[in-house]
Amino acid sequence: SEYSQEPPRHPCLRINAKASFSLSLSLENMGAFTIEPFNAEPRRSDLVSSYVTPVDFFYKRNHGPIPIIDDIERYCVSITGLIDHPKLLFMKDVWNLPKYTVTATLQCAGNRRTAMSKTKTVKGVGWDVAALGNAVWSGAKLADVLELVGIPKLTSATPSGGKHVEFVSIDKCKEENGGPYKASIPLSQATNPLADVLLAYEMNGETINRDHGYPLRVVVPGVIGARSVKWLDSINIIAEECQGFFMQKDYKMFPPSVNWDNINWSTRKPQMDFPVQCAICSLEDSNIVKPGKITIKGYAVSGGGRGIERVDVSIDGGKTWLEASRFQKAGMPYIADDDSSSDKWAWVFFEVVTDVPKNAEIVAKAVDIASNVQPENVENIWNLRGILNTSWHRVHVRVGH
Ligand code: MTE
Ligand code: MO
Repeated sequence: SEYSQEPPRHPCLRINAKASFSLSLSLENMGAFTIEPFNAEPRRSDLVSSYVTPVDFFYKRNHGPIPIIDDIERYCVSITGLIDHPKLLFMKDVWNLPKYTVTATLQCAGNRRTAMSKTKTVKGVGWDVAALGNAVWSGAKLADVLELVGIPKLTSATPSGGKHVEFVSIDKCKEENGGPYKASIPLSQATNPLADVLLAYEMNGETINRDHGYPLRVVVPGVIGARSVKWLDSINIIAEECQGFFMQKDYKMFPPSVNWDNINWSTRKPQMDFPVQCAICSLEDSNIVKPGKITIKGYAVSGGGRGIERVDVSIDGGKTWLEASRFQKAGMPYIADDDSSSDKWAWVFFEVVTDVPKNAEIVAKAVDIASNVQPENVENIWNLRGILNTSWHRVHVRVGH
């Protein structure tokens, strides 16, 4: 099948397959019999065991088979569109540009979708709370690459009217009728060196692997994962935002009143920045904990480079709150607005160690530096595609022996 040459994957990943297709999980995990795009996330507890997510444990979100690029000398990205001097960008051209390293959290817009679908059915792959990961990405800045085709830094429009930068992949997906995955970002963001948009060839200090976009992927920090196109094939400078499926017919946030009968996709903008989010990862709903103090630990992250101002934790369903400690580097308290000591595009871990009542509803909610807060209830943010579930994260645990 077209999925017969998938890379090997770690057996601890949990596969989020559509029920009708799921085969024996262990067999599927070996990559041998997969018959649909590979979508998987680590266990909650694995996710918070390290600030930089190991590649094997980084969630994988695909819309088609993983492409095979074996001739790295011939591999190139064509840069075309509303520019005077189109160019073929080879890997050696990318390697010749200054190398930047950015620690950034990538989060799927569908993270926590399963919990949203409990309110009312939604369309999309189900995810628990681990459809995100934090990696150290290295590569060339897109702003430097665009200079090679004559677009200066901090440009919002080219003389011929280019205002968006479209990324087109090599993979093939059903949603594009067998065409490639694609997305775009505004030219002003692409040419702003401070936005840290990368064409990355390394992940956590190693050559990026096939699952995550070998040999070259886009990383758009602070924005939903869907815009960080893997297996880059071309970059097009275009006048309007990309008209592809994933920009126009997916990854848009609709109000709860919109259903599949009255939806009008053109009324909404493609989702870009991620809203403030957090989740408890040291506990599962089924946990029975020993009497005594327990550790409530998880991640908090916001979009647009907004740091985390605060994380509140409750052990009584939200009646009373404790402020959690926050850190990125172990043992170092995290301060959101101190650029020198914090990774602005990266998640923050939070932790509270406390006694809990016999039947505890543990809740966490984060506040970002723009004072954005998470919504209390998922019902009020329900949307038919099941994206951006950023409601207060709740875990029920019982104290027992
Ligand atoms: N790029 C391509 N070419 N094909 C894809 O299916 N999925 C997108 C994005 N880039 C996708 C893609 C989505 S929805 C997400 S959330 C991230 O990649 C997932 O990146 P990861 O698999 O490296 O975690
Ligand atoms: Mo995604």
